[in-house]
Amino acid sequence: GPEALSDGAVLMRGFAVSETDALITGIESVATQAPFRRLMTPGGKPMSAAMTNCGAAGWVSDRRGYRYEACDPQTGRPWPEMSDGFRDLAVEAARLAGFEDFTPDACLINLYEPGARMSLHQDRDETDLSQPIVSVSLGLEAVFLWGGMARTDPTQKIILRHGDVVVFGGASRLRFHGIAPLKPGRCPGIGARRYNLTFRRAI
Ligand code: MD3
Ligand code: FE
Repeated sequence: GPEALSDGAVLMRGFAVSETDALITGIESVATQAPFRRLMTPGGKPMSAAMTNCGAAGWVSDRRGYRYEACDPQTGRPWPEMSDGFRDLAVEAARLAGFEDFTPDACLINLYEPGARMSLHQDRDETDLSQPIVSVSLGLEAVFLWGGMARTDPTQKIILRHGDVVVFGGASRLRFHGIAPLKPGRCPGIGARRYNLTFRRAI
């Protein structure tokens, strides 16, 4: 069953396993409309994970900073819709973790290939920090780095596998976190990659 990682953070091993084929199909559909791309950090370096979004708002980064935008800057079109299947999974996971009123409007989709990583950061570009973030992992496993409230706090390593869901809210909402460089490997049906969906209330 659900496992508390810290105050407000709940790990649900395999919660999305029965939905993984539908999720992969949904990701492929989003990516045909809003292709994966490596965003630039405000410092001008390309991120190692590629990203796209679905939902009313999408997370973007460029020389001007980090923010949410209603349209994909690459296509000029609104981000693809967040399907009911995506939304329902996230809302149900949040509810089971104790967050009854989660109303996600953004789903950031990260694509990692072997060697790709995400350095320690906080997610603080959202308006309402009382709403949690729901993370769904698919494909190759990753070493998730789970830090504290300060960048220099020690980190715990937690393996996230295909179908795992984590809800991050409450006192854990602003904790530092990251992903260690993805190890090589391959996953049936997905190949040498990992997807991570994060459902957010952005606006
Ligand atoms: C803890 N993604 O997209 S998911 C991100 O696996 C991000 O792609 C990682 O960090 C990934 O921002 C980690 C786990 C996660 C996501 C959001 C969080 C942990 C979080 C927000 C607050 C606290
Ligand atoms: Fe994050």
